[in-house]
Parts: sequence; C-alpha cells; structure tokens
Amino acid sequence: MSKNKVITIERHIIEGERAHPGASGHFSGLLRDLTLAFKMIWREVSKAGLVNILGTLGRENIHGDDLKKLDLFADETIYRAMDHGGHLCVMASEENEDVLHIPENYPTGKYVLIYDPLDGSSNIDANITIGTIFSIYGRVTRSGQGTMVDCLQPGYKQVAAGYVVYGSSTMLVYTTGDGVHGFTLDPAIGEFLLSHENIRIPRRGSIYSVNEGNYHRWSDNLKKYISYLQEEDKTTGRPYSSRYIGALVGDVHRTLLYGGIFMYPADSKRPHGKLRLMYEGNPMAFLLEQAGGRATNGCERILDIQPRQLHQRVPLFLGSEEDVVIAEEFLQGKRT
Ligand code: P6P
Repeated sequence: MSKNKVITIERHIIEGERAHPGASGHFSGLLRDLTLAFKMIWREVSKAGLVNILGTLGRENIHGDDLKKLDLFADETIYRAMDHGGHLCVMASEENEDVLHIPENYPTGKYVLIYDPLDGSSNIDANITIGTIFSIYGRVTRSGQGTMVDCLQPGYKQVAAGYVVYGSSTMLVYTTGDGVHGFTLDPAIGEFLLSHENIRIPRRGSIYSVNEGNYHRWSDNLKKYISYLQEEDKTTGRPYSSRYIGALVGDVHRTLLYGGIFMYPADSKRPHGKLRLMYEGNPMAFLLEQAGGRATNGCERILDIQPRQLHQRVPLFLGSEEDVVIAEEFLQGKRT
C-alpha cells in the first residue's frame, strides 16, 4: 500500500487556509479559479500538435514577439477565469501593455494577479517545454477598481507565486510563503496531485544555465565567472554542465530540483537583460528563496527592487545559494 497521501491542490489550499485562522476564503477561491484556468490551458497545449492552433496570428505582442494562437488562448483563458470571482481588483498580463480591469458588472476583491500566460512560446512548434507564471499581491488602494499602484509593488510583498510547466508531465509549483510544493496533473482525473512536498534546492549544484550565444556582449566579470565554472576542480564539482532550454519555466524548474544557477544577464545590447521583473523575476525569486535558494540582479536582491514600470526588465541570477553568492562575487569584481 502506497504511503503517499493523495492530496489534490484544492485540499492543500484549504489545509493551508486553516493554518491562517483569519483567512477569509477569498485567497483559496482565487487559487482554485486559477487552477481551473491552468487545466484549460493544459488541455489546449497537450493537443497543440493535433489541432490547427499552431503558427502565429500574424501579429506581435507588445515586446515584438510573434503572438502565437496558444499565447492568446492562454491569456484570454486566465482573464476570463479570474475576472468574475470577486477576488481581484486588477490584473496585469505580460501580453498586454496596460493593466487589465475587472468588468464593471463584477465585484472587485482584495488581491492583484500578475501573470505571464504562456512563457517560452517560441518553443511551441518544437514541442519543447513551455509554462505559465503567476504572482499574487494584496491590493494597496482601498476599494473599487485597482490601479497601476496596486501592480507596481516590490516582490517581497507577494502573497503567492508559482508556475505551471507543460512538459513530459504537467506540474504546478507554487508557494504562499510557507515552502514550495509541486503538484503533478493526473490527466485521467483532471486533478493536480501533491507529488513534491516542500521542495528544497541543493545549497550548491553542478549545472549552469545561460544563453552562451550572447557571450561577446557580456561584461569581463561575467566572462570570468563562466570560465570559473568551466575549470577543472573536482573539490567543487567543476567543470559544471551547461543546460539551456530557452524557456524560463523549464530552466528554472530544473534548477529548482537539481540545483545550480540560471542566468539571464545584462549585456551590451540589453543593459537590463531580457526578462521582466514583474512577470518573471519576482515570482521565480519568491519561489527560489522559499526553497532555500537566492535570486539577484547581480548586486541587489530581486524581491527588494521597487518597480517603476509594469514591463521593466531585470538581469536575473537565481538558483542555489552558494552558486549565486559566487556569481555575485565575480560580477562585483570581488573575485577573479
Ligand atoms: P533567449 C522566452 O522567450 C523567454 O522569455 C524566456 O522564457 C527564456 O528564458 C528567454 O526568453 C530565452 O531568451 O534570448 O535565450 O532566446
């Protein structure tokens, strides 16, 4: 008889709520509605190769990326699943320039949802791992429709964050500030079942993950760090292996489970890197810290950065505590 408890994410959320006597139930309702949206996206992603929803819509999103039909479907699915539950005062999607308001005929709530509906979508046609990323904050304004002020909060104010990785199996990984937990979707019953309770990242790994095609645009300090990782030194597990999918959710998921470091650095072409603080940096940083890891822009904790713009980019170094500390020492010129 299996010793594993069969716990759905809904049960896990309810039990988590019981641990907070003052909980109103709104937060649990929000996560339940979000989980439904993830299942609807999974259903389309899992048949993408069969149904003519591949290929682009012939237009671009605000960042100039080809907008794939699944991107649009995922974006609309999350918005429509979340706009009427009365849990949110405002939303913001990586696919939309401005904030997304709750329709006037629906009640507003006390939370804010910020999401990247389908990250890594350039990999869709190649059937490579893609994912959905989300962040939840408490509202700052007092009542009614939320505003940009409710969205531009530093990452340490998140009340929850997570991602869904649509890969060989589909997993939902999330935190509410009480550790990181993974749920694997059982397609036969359409339920996310607890499969990775209290995920902890190794204090040091042996994998580094970065797009080395940008090497010639990097700073000398970063090049020295990469050379350090590639040197032979058995006492510190070097040389590290290089692994890079080009889809943040897949690269971070591997880093979380195996350890090591993921990087999207600034370079001479992109002085703030490519990844967005609100949609990618903050949720992943919250998860990594909750799993015992570390997340920085090279000199500052990601979660301490005060956002100025909804789509601002941030250099990202995240993973095992010891690996990220060593990276910071090289990046700050304290180590050569
Ligand atoms: P590059 C996908 O387009 C994405 O936003 C992230 O998922 C991923 O980490 C990054 O861009 C990959 O960027 O420049 O290496 O192709």
